[in-house]
Amino acid sequence: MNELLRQLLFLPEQRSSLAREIDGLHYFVIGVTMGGAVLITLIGGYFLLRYRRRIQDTARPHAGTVARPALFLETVSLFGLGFLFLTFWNIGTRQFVDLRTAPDDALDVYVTGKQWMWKFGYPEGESEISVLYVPVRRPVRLIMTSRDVIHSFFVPEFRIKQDVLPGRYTTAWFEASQPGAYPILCTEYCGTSHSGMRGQVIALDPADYERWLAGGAASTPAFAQEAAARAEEQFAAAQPTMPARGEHAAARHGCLRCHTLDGTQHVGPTWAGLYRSVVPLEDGGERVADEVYITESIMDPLAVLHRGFPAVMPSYLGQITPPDIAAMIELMKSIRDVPHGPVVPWDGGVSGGGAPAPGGVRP
Ligand code: HEC
Ligand SMILES: [Cu+2]
Repeated sequence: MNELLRQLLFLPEQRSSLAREIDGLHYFVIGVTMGGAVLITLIGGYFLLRYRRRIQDTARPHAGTVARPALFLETVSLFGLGFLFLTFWNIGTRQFVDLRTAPDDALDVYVTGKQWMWKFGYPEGESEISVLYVPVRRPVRLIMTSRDVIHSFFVPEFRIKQDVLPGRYTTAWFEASQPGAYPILCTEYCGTSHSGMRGQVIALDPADYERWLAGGAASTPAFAQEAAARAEEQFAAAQPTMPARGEHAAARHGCLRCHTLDGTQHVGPTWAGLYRSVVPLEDGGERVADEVYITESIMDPLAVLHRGFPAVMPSYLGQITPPDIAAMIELMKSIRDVPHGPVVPWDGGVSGGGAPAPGGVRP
């Protein structure tokens, strides 16, 4: 019955612990309103036929005699409606409370909406863009905020939808019931690429989830890797500008663990104001940070050391595609004018009065 109604109403699969119950209320409301509409149509039709004015009736004086419907009918309708209202209200309130209150043992994930992407931060320190990895049969609480305008986080299969607001935190929770990849949509119009602001929730078996925690996306099952690749494509399509794609690439390759975009110093030199600046080198020389220098610094970091910085940056030779490098260079160009202090090595504390993690990505 549930399955039949679900398909009749073109609802997506029910893949969270609360989905079925929420659909139950949905079926009930639709059933009652359809039933009511049919009933009124039938009664109307009956009256139409029964009290149709015939030619011979015109002679009879009708006016002034209004038939009183039976008191019984009035009472039944009134109580019936009151009862229906209370039933809806009772089920609705219970479900609302269930949806609002996450279980105590929920796993917390921080969600940031931004034109036009979703970022997910895990308490363990991991962070992801577009893809939210969760274990199945374990409640997950989303603590959400926006960096720019109002967005709305919607996962149809889980039946959760929650507005995400700048300057404020909202929460939602779900418990995925089956492993799989479930699309995330933004359902609050947020600008030109609103329709492209998508992502995937990838629900994994607990064992697979542990493997992901330890080994990253490469150690997840095939379906998850496909979904992540799909999310990646959607992400690229939704980013109209190269700097935005560059920021994504930088986050994905872990560059932002050491470099910042906002001018604060961290393990490596900040990228703010880097492009076309004069970089003092460890060997005493100087270089202008143009495309060549930047590319060289990424492929062979030890060949050209920024003076005073430790030689800790790994080589990315063969690991980053040319489009990603181009996008990152465009990103650096876009933050040429971001104010920053002297480019000196980070002393390990929080100096310069800023959080070391830019873009919501944890170091
Ligand atoms: C483990 C920390 C670390 C990571 C991860 C890292 N870098 Fe670096 N990076 C550094 C340090 C330290 C320097 C300065 C020393 C040097 O020149 O190698 C540096 C220098 C650079 C420079 C030269 C900037 C200058 O002022 O001379 C560029 C460009 C750069 N990194 C890009 C990247 C990119 C792109 C990535 C990601 C693909 C990345 N880095 C990842 C630590 C890191
Ligand atoms: Cu949005």
